[in-house]
Amino acid sequence: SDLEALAARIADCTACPRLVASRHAAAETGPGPYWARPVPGFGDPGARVHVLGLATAPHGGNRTGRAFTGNPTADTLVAALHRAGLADRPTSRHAGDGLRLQGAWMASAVRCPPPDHRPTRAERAACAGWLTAELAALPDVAVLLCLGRLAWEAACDWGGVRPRARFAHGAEHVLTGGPRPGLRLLASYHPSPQNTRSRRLTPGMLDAVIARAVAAASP
Ligand code: DU
Ligand code: SF4
Repeated sequence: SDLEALAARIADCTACPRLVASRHAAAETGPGPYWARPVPGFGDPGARVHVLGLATAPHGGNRTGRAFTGNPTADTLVAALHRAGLADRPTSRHAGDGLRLQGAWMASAVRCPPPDHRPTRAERAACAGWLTAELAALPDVAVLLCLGRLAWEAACDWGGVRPRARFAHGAEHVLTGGPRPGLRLLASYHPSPQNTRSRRLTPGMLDAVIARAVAAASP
């Protein structure tokens, strides 16, 4: 399929020298094996909701080779997707676990793990083309649910929103131009252990923002 061919091209990308180094450096710090290549998006080709992170997690996607897989953030997110009926199970542990999404897609704006989770402007610009290409192969996506301020800012920059729309949990902005006019950006706090432990983002808040994404994406 288009998406499979695209995934293979993404996984071969070496456009950002610093991130090629950091994906291998992360692999040296943990018990192997590590994917240590760019991580394509994952989910249902008929997805209406696209969940967007900022960048691949060094020991999550960079280890397992699948977006939002193999770390605590992944389990928080996929448990919520499961409660919403968008995932067939509440966990996302490894690429061979059989997880299937229905109506949802997950990817990061930057597909390699940047040092300190902070990609440069040039790295974000380099990887934006992969988001455009994946969305071109996901014709039913109507809502981009952006996890965290930095994912929101990356989505605004990718979507040509200038000045950027203000980030807040629950903020929305509909793109009027850029690669996908009409696409609705919806912001959530990031489901990181830090945000969930402090209850800055509660399960109820995550359920509510996912429900809003699903409702807004319904035909
Ligand atoms: O072989 P396949 O049914 O095309 O699935 C490929 C891949 O994508 C598999 O890892 C499951 C996932 N997937 C999904 O999560 N949801 C779908 O609706 C279709 C495929
Ligand atoms: Fe390629 Fe994106 Fe990784 Fe840069 S961050 S090397 S553009 S996949």
